Amino acid sequence: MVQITINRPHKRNAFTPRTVTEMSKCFTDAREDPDIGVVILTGAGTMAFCSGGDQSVRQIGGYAGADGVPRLNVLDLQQQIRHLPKPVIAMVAGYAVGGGHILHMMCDMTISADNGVFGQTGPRVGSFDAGYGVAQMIRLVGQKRAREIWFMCRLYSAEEAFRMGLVNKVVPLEKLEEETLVWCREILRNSPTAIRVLKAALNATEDGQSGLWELGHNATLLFYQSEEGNEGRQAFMEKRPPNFSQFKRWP
Ligand code: S0N
Repeated sequence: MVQITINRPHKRNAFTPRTVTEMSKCFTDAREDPDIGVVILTGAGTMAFCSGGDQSVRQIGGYAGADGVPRLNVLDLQQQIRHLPKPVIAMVAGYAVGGGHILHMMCDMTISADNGVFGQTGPRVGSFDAGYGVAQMIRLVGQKRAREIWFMCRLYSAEEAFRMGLVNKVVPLEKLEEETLVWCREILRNSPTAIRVLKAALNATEDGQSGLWELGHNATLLFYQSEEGNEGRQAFMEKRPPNFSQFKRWP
């Protein structure tokens, strides 16, 4: 397993375009490394998981980094987490608000410390996420609650978030890391391929064509591991007709 930590505690781990780019690189590394089976996403310190986009670098058109170009690259990061073929667990201490709340919702599971605080602040600071920020929330908490969370910008305790289905487990702050590692190890004991295909299938029920794309990717990956799949390639390389008659047509 690997842990990715948003390290801007002085800003309650608000993200800039650079933070997001760095996080994206970390997720790519985690995907590419065959020894990594689970990713933990967290924030530095105990005050915040993430407080969303850094409002001090927000400009017309998005958040600007050193190059001055406004971006909303956190939206790409959300997709990256959703389609990462390995479980991502949000380990939340303190605030998970605004775009930070959406990041935890994008994770496959969330373990929260008892000091966790959850909610959306967008309409209060003149922003909103009408993509996954709405779609994912509706799936987790239902229409009425999602409207309450977005329209009122209230903040909710970890226990309230647990009761709403936003959080899988709440533990005392001092037990947060220990409990998260227990969850990771339990997942890691299980079949990596089964976990991978299940994540794709759980996504696919809601993702339309991109859900099919993800399931299709897994089907190809599995087929390439089969003798039948290999026969076609082998025959081409040996300049002979493929012999697919040796393979059964299972019911
Ligand atoms: C997190 C809160 C509730 C914590 O309150 P607390 O503990 O009282 O601490 P503060 O004194 O308020 O904060 C400590 C220092 O940290 C700075 N800070 C905190 N959050 C941010 C932030 N998001 N941006 C910049 N700075 C932040 C404080 O300013 C303070 O610094 P100093 O000590 O120098 O004064 C509280 O801090 C709070 O409410 N924070 C703001 C939360 C917020 O509104 N976040 C942004 C919400 N919007 C998004 O995240 C949208 C982003 C997004 O994902 C998106 C997606 C799709 C389409 C569009 C967008 C989009 O960006 O618009």
